[in-house]
Amino acid sequence: MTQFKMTHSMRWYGPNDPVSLSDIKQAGCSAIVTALHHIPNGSVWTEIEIQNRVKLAYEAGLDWHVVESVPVHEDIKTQTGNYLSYIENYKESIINLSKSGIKVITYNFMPILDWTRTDLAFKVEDGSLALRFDMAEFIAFDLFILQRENAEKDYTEFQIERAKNCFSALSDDQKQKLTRNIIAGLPGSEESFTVDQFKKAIAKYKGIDHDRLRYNLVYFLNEIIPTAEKVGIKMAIHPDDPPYGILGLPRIVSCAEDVRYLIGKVPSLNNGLCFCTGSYGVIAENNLPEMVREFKDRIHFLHLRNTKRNEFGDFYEDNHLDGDADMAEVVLEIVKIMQERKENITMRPDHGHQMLDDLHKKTNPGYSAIGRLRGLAELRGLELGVRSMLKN
Ligand code: DNO
Repeated sequence: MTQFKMTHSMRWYGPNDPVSLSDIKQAGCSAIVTALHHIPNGSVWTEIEIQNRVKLAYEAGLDWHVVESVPVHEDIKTQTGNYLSYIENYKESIINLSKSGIKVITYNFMPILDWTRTDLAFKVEDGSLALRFDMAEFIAFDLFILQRENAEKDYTEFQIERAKNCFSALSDDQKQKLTRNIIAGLPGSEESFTVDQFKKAIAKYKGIDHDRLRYNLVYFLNEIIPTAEKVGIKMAIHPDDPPYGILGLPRIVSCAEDVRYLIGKVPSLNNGLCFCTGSYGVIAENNLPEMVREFKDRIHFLHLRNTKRNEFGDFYEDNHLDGDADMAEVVLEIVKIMQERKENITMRPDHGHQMLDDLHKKTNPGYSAIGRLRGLAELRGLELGVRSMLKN
């Protein structure tokens, strides 16, 4: 049996999470991944607040070494307003977190929205509910609900036709639901908008193209990575989800080439990745096992999840071992790189289907207990098999 293994964790949204720390412990986790969601985006995470969270975890017999996420304020992404002081606050949060034993900080640099789905209750064959992204519905939202200026220029005629057909088949309720799903904020995204607020947020990105957003991210990294190095914190950027441009906004962390660029600009190993197989996996060209090998020194945190995509750009979240990603190959590479690096890497089963008893409960989309328990159980079994196979 190989020596180094994944640290099994689940995301916990704090004391209001319907899934308790005891549930997470019983699911077979030794750690949680969490954030101080009550602290407004941009403010400093104080030592006392961090300590309180550590205490809750430890009392439940769980470690807390990975933060997901310390959000990056929109002013930093757009380099407007108070971005300089928000960057100073970010550094202070990094320092404070390091004092409580945090090792990894996850963040993302997606404009305005964090992860995006159109359907939060897509019924799959076995009767459980999955999260789904439907391109025609999304484009319909953009063109006919948001009515973004010049949006039609971003799409092909074929896409616009599909969006029209899709929109005309939606009831008013369905239109409202679609709007809510997209802009009201999925768990962990920290931001929630009305249509008007959302239009204003998009307007802030006028003039910020792909190159400019990259520049802003590199600027941010050059500022914070020296602090992270000094206090021994690894930064882990989460990829774009979905990993392609939406709403005319630039996307800069979607494929291997994007990662190479970031590493080239900021080579420190503290500038690393949250390797999310669900997000990268939506793009067929992203060869996940190869990416694990290529970026082996900078994968500081793992989201293991699987998706099933089609030619239109739609995808839904499949069971963790099914879908388009070859999870066995991915886990094999992960186990190998952990032995090479001589360290464990924290993973969490990313999302899970709403199933069994959870179908009758109010749950955080993607973060119900039983679906994640199933995903974790399957992934742990897969890992154990791979580790045993690689014993010498
Ligand atoms: C969704 C999550 C994301 C992730 C952030 C990281 O389920 O994977 O919300 O936490 O993008 O900053």
